[in-house]
Amino acid sequence: MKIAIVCYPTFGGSGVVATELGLELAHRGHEIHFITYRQPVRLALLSPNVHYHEVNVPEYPLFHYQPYELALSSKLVDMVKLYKIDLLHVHYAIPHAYAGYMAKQMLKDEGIIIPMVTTLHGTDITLVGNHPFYKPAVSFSINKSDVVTSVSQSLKDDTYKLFNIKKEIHVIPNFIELNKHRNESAISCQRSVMAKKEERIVTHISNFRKVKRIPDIIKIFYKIQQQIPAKLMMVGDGPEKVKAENLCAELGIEDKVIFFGNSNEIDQILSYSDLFLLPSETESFGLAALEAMAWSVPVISSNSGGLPEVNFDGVSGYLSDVGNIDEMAENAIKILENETTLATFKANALDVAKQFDIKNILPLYEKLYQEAIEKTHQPL
Ligand code: GMT
Repeated sequence: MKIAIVCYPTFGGSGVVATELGLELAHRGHEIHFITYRQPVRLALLSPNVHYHEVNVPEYPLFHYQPYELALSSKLVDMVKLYKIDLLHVHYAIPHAYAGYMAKQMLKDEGIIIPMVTTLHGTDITLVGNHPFYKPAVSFSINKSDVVTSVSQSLKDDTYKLFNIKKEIHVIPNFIELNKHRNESAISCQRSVMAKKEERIVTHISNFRKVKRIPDIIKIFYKIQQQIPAKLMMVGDGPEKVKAENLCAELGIEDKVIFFGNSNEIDQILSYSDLFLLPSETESFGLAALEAMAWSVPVISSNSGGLPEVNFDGVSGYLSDVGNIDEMAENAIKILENETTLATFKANALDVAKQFDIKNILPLYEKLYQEAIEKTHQPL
């Protein structure tokens, strides 16, 4: 199949999922065309099956807001015609499903019928999409998609609750690629740069937005390090980062917290981590938690949204109510203070992660693509 993937190219989870999906599809012989405004961060190499087409939005002084959706839908039309693309897969409803629908309509006018799969990722429904300024356009473009998927059952339920959606929503969870190369000597070398042998390594990775409850992470870690020698790795960048740095200074733990900024070394950092913190206000799935679990790192998370579908309470980690810092710290200490308990949680985390192996999840997308293409080309 020839598939155009529209996504955000940044460090956010939806862009990561879209990129990893595209790369694995290409690996399985499909021709993939990424269409977005910058080369996606996880798209290191292009190959005969992997193409990238940049959407340019020329600056024009008359416009207070440059019309990205217009440029994206025009680019989609051009690329579908040029490469004879069979299907559009848009990740994150805003504004991708809307731009995709416009492209479909323009192509229809020229006698080209192309199906569109829309994947809902989370904040496109629960935070941004739900805003009255966007809601009618988001509802419309979801209902006009040929196939709709969501990354968790919780997000599917939220979508039906918040919008008037008449379409079936298929749940296809996020996934990870297991069996990444593990180089033990490189891991122990890197670890020794970050922490002393006796210190536990606690990690958080995100885009440091309010929804991630960054101050909770610092406060949980503050309690952990009072009981157990530990270091905190804060990976990512975003609006809450400076506040977090200030809080560390206020609490006198700045020497125990390392801020990495955006990093392409996520696998390396996770490979020597002992615990992952994700106390988010809302999280449709929690890909970062799954990525940690794939490196045998147990997770302390909130129980909001889709997190209970990924992090199993008392098995791969623990879940608590949003904001229950005391319980999260207690559970973290319970896991970290005992070598045997930590080893059990680490093994469990990996076992749970195995259920989300890309090899099991990818065929679910392929099946929906095939059905969408067949349905689109059926005679009326
Ligand atoms: O919240 C983020 O980290 C970014 C955001 C995005 O859309 O890029 O992530 C959402 O999509 C991810 C991939 O499907 C999910 O794993 C995250 O849970 C979801 N974030 C939220 O719901 C807050």
